[in-house]
Amino acid sequence: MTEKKPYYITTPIYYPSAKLHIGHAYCTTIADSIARFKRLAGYDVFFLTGSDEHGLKIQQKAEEAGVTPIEYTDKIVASFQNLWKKLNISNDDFIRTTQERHIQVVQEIFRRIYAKGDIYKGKYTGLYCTPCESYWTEHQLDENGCCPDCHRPVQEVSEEAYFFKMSKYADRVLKYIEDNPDFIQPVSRRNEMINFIKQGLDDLCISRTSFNWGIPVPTDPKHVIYVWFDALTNYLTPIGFLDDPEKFQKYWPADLHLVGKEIVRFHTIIWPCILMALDLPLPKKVYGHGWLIVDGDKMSKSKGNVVDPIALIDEFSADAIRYFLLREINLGQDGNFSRDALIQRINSDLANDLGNLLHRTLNMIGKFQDGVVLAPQGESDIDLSLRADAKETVDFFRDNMENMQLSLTIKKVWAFISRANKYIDETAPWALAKDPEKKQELANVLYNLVESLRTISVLISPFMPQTAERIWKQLNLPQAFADVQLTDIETWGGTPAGLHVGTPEQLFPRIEVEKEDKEAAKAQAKQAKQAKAEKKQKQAKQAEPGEVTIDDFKKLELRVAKVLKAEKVEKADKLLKLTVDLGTEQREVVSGIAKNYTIDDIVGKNVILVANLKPAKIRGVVSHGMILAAADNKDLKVVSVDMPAGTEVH
Ligand code: ME8
Repeated sequence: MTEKKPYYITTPIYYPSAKLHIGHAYCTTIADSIARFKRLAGYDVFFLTGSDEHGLKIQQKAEEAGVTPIEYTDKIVASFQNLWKKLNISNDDFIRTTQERHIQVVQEIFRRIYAKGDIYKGKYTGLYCTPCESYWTEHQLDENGCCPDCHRPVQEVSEEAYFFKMSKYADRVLKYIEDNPDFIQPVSRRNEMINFIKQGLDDLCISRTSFNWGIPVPTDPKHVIYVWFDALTNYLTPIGFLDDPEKFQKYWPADLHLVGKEIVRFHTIIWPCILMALDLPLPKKVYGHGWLIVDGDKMSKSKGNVVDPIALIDEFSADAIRYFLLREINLGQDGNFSRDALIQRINSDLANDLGNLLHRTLNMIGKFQDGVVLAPQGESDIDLSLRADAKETVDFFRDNMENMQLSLTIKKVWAFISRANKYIDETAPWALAKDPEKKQELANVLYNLVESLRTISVLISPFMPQTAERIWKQLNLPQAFADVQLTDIETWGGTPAGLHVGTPEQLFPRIEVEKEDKEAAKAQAKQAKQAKAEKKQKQAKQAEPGEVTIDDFKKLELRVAKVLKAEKVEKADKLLKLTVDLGTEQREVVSGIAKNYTIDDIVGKNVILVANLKPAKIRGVVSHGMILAAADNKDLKVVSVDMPAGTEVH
């Protein structure tokens, strides 16, 4: 037997600073479905998730709760593990950064990089955001001088600290990203990262002395190691970095780090620098998924719209939640969670389409053939077309799951479920059953339906593992479900003739919308009240006539653009057509500066572009944006700045 190909997939390790919400469940469900698909496709999968337990934020939370940090994290981490169990997450290990095995890895990594000369002691003065555990420079802060990620105040800190020489690796990381187009996905995140590195990387402060909840620097224990340096290395611990070279050799580099979009930067810049300093290969792919928002709004405690996944699983089942999350949201984009949409999907796709197909099929076999699947003989055109559709669906599944197209794949599988339901209507087995001449035709139809359901059971198993197994068991197939591989459905006809199917059991009860409506009305009234209060608040912030609010101003995307090329526009003596570089892309812009600038004057200047202006056609040329200029009746000068192309202006 040939050895299975290894596949190493990770989720982020979550902060135990609060209970996990449906957004965290989204990330872990995606990773789980990919891991399950890979196992089905014959890979030797190692799937890792865990908890990121150090840092000032956790220390402060524990203090507020009047317990030690480890008592605090023990309790919350237990709730994570309970959630993953309820959601049927099939992780192979759960790493806690407070575990001894991990502490040893972090200290060893620190030692090795220090010995190499890439960690040095210096003095850190800077701005720190505790909730995000991130350091910022002044020019990175938002317009209110707060953290650009969470917009909360930052603290100025000044202390002796160890630094990691990230600057040394900036060019190599940039080259790696540019040479490996698959490394960062989706491509929009890749462009953001290229832009970020091009602005230069500072050395990273990787130790703190102002609190002690962290892993001590091995040779200088009054310092604790920066939580992101500690957290990122979690990916090395469980695959034997220190204690099992064979295992490590097998699984490293990771095939996929699946992370939320806001932490792509840590995974594609800091993490590669650490790995390069360790002379280790970089992960093959980092995928930044979008965020789950709730009824169109970002989840937050203060808005009271945080959705608890446990309550949802208890109410609707893990598989219904998994199905909804994976089907409704396109992986790289933000997606909306709404209870109404969830109920609609359960009723139409799960109870109706899938539930009915199973129920009708098993019922008919019970009624017309005493529960026995008979051997098929001969095929009609309709049979052949069903079989061709099944094959196409299996091929689509294999190819698209390889490319992480989860939502598209689910839609395709459901199209096949509808196809199979239509096959029942087209072949009308109840009519065939009345005609003794049509016994074989009936046997063929019922065989094809069981075979379709066998195929469907496997195809839905990465997304809805429990439902897949329930279908398998109701069909009473002899093969152990846990052993099923994708190859088992690549050839039609795996259902053995003579199989005794089970009695149908309901997969998903329909949700009564009337009862739901009352609940929803209550929730809506609460939301309306909240919205009213918010509107009032907003009105208080609204501008006087002639003024714009800061929110209005923020709608403008102003960026530094380098003029690469300029040409005259035909029959327009005031206009120049400029090709500008925005760091991540080039654009054409038409500008009324021809009377004040020659081509040589303007080329090479770094000007300011209104980058999100609706494109407009000017004298037959489409202009993608507008260059800012100061002008009066006599003179005109473009606004130019000495900053790299792509830099945001605010
Ligand atoms: O960032 N929708 O931990 P974390 C989708 N400890 N994903 C969401 C989300 C939402 N509404 N809210 C959060 C950390 N997430 C670090 C990671 S890895 C070495 C260290 C995702 O608990 C978020 O995008 O704050 C991130 O990927 C993950 O949850 C963990 O967030």
